[in-house]
Amino acid sequence: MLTEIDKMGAYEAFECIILELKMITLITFPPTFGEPSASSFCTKAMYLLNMAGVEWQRHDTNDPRKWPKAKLPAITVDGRTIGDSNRIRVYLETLGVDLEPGLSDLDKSTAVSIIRMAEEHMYFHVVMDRWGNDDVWPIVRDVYFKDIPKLPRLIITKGLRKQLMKGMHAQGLGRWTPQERMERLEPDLQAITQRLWHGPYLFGAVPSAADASVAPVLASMRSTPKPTALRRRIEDDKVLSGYIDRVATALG
Ligand SMILES: N[C@@H](CCC(=O)N[C@@H](CS)C(=O)NCC(=O)O)C(=O)O
Repeated sequence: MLTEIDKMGAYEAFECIILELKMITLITFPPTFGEPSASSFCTKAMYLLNMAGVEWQRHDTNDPRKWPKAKLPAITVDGRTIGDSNRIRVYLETLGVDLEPGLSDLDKSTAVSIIRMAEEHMYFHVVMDRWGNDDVWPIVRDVYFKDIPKLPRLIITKGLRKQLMKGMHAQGLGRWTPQERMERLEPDLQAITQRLWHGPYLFGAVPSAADASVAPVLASMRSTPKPTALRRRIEDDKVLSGYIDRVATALG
């Protein structure tokens, strides 16, 4: 026979389990090079969760293999797993959160293109600057893959790097010289800067989902652990650097 105190204890334990299930857990790559995560997509997810004002906790891992599409970020919530930063955004929006406050329909359509520009073009410049640069790669390798002991790390990452560079060659950017890449990226940076002349965030006075995508990619460019041309381009730019820091303060 349960006493009232036993019942209270059982009820509290039950409540804890329910809370744990309801609590959003973000599966993310750990903080790296002074950024909240090695992945700008993981930082984006953190910014969106903060913007949404929901309670969440982080679970850091360097191994994405068992998560959807073998990529991070992902969240677990209500016994479900949701992978991909954009699906995380959709999930948050189903909770009734507005991640584009005050944006007109026209702004929202522009935001789609800006987000794609950051995630499907600018992001690959970071990949090339880190994985494709012989000066940077050894540092990146030893930080990203620190969980693998040194000798197997050298062997495993050699294969991974080769595979990734093959992908970059197929994508196209892997065929461009560092200088050609800088020329190709410049219009994207100019487009972002142009918008920032009009307000502190991409769509005016308050941050929105586009800032959660764009600022982490710029921050990754700036935090590469060697002063590459790409890193210098961003860190020497007061508008872009100020913007990265402003978004981190508002959404981090
Ligand atoms: N479209 C995905 C992209 C996520 C992504 O590319 N994540 C990378 C890290 S930046 C990853 O997990 N890579 C692991 C791998 O390819 O093995 C999103 O928006 O979440």
